[in-house]
Amino acid sequence: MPLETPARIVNELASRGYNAEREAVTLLADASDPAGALERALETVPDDALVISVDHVRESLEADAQSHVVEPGDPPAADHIGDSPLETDPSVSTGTDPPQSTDSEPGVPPETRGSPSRRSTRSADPAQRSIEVHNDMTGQSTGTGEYNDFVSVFRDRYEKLSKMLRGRVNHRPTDALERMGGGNDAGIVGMVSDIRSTASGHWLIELEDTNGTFPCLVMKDRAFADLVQELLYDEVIAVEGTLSDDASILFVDSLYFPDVPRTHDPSTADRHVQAALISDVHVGSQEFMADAWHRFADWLHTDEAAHVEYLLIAGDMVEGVGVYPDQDEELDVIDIYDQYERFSEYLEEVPGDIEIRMIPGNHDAVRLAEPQPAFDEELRDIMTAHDARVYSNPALVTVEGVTVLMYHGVSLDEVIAELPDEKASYDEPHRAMYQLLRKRHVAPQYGGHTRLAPEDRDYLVMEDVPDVFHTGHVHKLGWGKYHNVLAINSGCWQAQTDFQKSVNIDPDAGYAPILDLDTLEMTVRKFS
Ligand code: D5M
Ligand code: FE
Ligand code: ZN
Repeated sequence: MPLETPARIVNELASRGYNAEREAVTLLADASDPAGALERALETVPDDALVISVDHVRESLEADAQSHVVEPGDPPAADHIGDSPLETDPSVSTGTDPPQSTDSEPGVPPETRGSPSRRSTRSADPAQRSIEVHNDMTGQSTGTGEYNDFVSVFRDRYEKLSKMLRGRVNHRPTDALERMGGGNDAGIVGMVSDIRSTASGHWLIELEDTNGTFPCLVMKDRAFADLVQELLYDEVIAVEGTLSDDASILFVDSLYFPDVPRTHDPSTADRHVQAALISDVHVGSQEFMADAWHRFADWLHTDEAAHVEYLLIAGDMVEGVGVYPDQDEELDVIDIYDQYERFSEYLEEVPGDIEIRMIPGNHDAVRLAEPQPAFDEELRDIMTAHDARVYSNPALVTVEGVTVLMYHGVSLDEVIAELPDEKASYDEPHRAMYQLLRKRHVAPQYGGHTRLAPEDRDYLVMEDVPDVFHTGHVHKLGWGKYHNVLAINSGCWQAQTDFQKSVNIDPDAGYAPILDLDTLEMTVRKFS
């Protein structure tokens, strides 16, 4: 097996029962003949050694240098990943990014280039980096699942979202409306507690505030009646209209979502630096695409990826156990801890100088109900690779000034199921994300598909407008801008499962969206 990359060297050593220090692997990868250097290093290590140290490798390389002189005219060290297709799929090009040239077919080694580039090439001073998290609720969970917790979480949701809407309508508390008298104009800011169609095809929306509920009628022939199709239970909206003669119902003239202001002006990084935004790795599944992952990790070691200094992973790191009925039939690794061990090994393939941040998803070993806290210490101890940090799902992460809202995306299934195709579909997952941005909430609907955990506050409200919204879960790739917010749903690293086949989900697997943090432009790299 060719040993051009650190990842392959690590695998080769592991298959012979050795671990290795990271610098030892880097030294081997940079050797003119990595395979030979590895063999010689193994010859020199003491019989009882389990870890190949950097000193072992240096010793053998020095001995090697004395016996092997590189002659002028010798071929330069291979500098390209053996079989990476490294192409930008035209079907996923934004049109704004120049397509990357495809200089090799899968499996066909590309021509050797001039300079060695198969090592960590990030030359930027790490001191320039900045990444911080806001709204991480790990360790802050106070909910016990009691009735009062539900009251507080919904109260908090209402307070935060109604604040965004109050300026838009001349609102009145629901219990004051009847006293206003029929025929008056009035506004309401409320949580959607019921949506019904009437016998004549109009819409009756029940809105609830902290004082009670009030029925609001949207006539089917109004221009905005279409917006009713976008409504989900428990989201907070504002309406304005005229009270009926007996002041028992509001005839709606306009409807507002908390929304992202059109004037949102995203922040950008001060230098050219990139982040890879991926999700749904699903290590432990028989369909996990190890080869695509190796190519991705290999590519991160090349000059082309020199500006990729951050890797953000939006959940489903592992396949988990017992997530779906009969899931065990498709498991490659059946123990959840072993799955995380394996995941950590795959992370080790990523250059050590890339900052890794991740959040859990519904396949990960944390509570399913959202917000999901980060992994417990036991799991974090397993995932020591590169000092990767885990935050809660969702988490708002600021990377060199750019705020990225990371959310796994379970509610996208619900948005897609409830809304008409043209507003949200699996083929255009970013449109479903636009809906969440409009609602300023990552998982509005309670009691359905998405499980919500009551806490003393609603961590799922988008209090601040993010510059980038990063989700996964639906295993489809899609991105676009909504009111200047870049929404990216990042595909997966798992080929189609039997279940997905049965329901016609055709996953976009083996893609890595690469985001320029200085321009917020995207390039998608394909590794499958
Ligand atoms: O979810 C991947 C996608 O597939 C997401 O849209 C849910 C859907 N999915 C996958 N398996 C099932 C089952 N058994 N029931 C319902 N929906 C499913 P992921 O979180 O990766 O499993
Ligand atoms: Fe997933
Ligand atoms: Zn998922």
